[in-house]
Amino acid sequence: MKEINAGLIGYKFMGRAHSNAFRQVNHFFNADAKINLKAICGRDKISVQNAASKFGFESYETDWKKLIDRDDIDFVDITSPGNLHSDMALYAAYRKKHIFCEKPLANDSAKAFEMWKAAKAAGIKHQVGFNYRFVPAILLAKKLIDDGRLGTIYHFRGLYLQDWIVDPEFPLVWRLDKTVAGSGAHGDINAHIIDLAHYLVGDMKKVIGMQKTFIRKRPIVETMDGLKASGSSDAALGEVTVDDASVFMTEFQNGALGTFEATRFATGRKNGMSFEINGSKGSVKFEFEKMNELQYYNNDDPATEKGFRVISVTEDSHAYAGNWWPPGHIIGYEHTFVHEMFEFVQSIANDRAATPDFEDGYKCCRILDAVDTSIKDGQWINV
Ligand code: SOE
Repeated sequence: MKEINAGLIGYKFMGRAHSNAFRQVNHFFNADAKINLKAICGRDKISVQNAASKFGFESYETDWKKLIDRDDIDFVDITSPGNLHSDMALYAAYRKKHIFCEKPLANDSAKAFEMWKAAKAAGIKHQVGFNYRFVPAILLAKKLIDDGRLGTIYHFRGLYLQDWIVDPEFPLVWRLDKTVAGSGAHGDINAHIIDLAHYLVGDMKKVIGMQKTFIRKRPIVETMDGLKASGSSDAALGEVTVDDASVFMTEFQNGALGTFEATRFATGRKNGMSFEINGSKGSVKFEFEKMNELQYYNNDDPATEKGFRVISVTEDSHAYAGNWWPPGHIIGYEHTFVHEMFEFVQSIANDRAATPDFEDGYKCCRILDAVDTSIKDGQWINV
């Protein structure tokens, strides 16, 4: 069997999720290549050395260029904060290495465009980490829509609700620093529902948005991992330079209307990504925290039986579900990374285009930028 050597940049939250995915692909899927956990890269030698042994990597690097230069690395997986994505991806493309890059593809659409063009010119496989496209229930929603079961689409209503920084004492982490993260809830979580809207409904024609930073100063961070952090209560305060909440409206090219709400101040909501799509023949509703279910309303049901039914998307006939457990045994967040990594490995092993690719990543960044422009100019922006 072919072997594909992975070089992972980053070892915290997404580093853990991606490392786990590398390890599970060949255990649960008949992939056409074996993923080798060849090297993991991070700036702090002790931390990345510990991560290498904990996650099962053969080696580690503290210099990402050195990792990409290695002849025994076939693809690089970028999970750093967004400000480094373009430097890393452009260099990987130059070195003809396949690239998997976390979302958002870049902190602005110009850089995302450059990454897409460089990856395309290099003839490499390039995929962006919109992992929710690989949820079996979302794939079922796509099939219903594409098969015409919802008819003409009128509405996409997307929410991404979190509350991990509602405490004013939560420290100033990198996700709250524009120079590193590029934006706050907008690029971090609106990006996901924008991509799902593109995937399920289609391209957008125009957008107009609004953003808010509710807490403008926070204690300087001392330690952080994922969405947890600690800073001493008497720490100096630093400026929050990104949005805490970002909402916008759109009209799609096909005439449907869209509303998007991404916030880190929805107290009580932890990873509340959901959407509802209404069409002439029916509707679907998905809630990530009930990710094994899809709510479906069929307007052609007999009048006495009409109502949203809850489909348990865990049958062998559902995408990916049969690779895991018997019906009803459900899967979770981490399985979406295994699915996307399986498809990425298959695209490399079989020389076929990866999806969602850097063009999808660029299209998402264009919407993110257009919403920002609409706020600056105070008017609708044609995309
Ligand atoms: C934080 O908002 C975060 O980890 C995002 O960065 C991920 O993309 C999302 O899947 C979960 O929440």
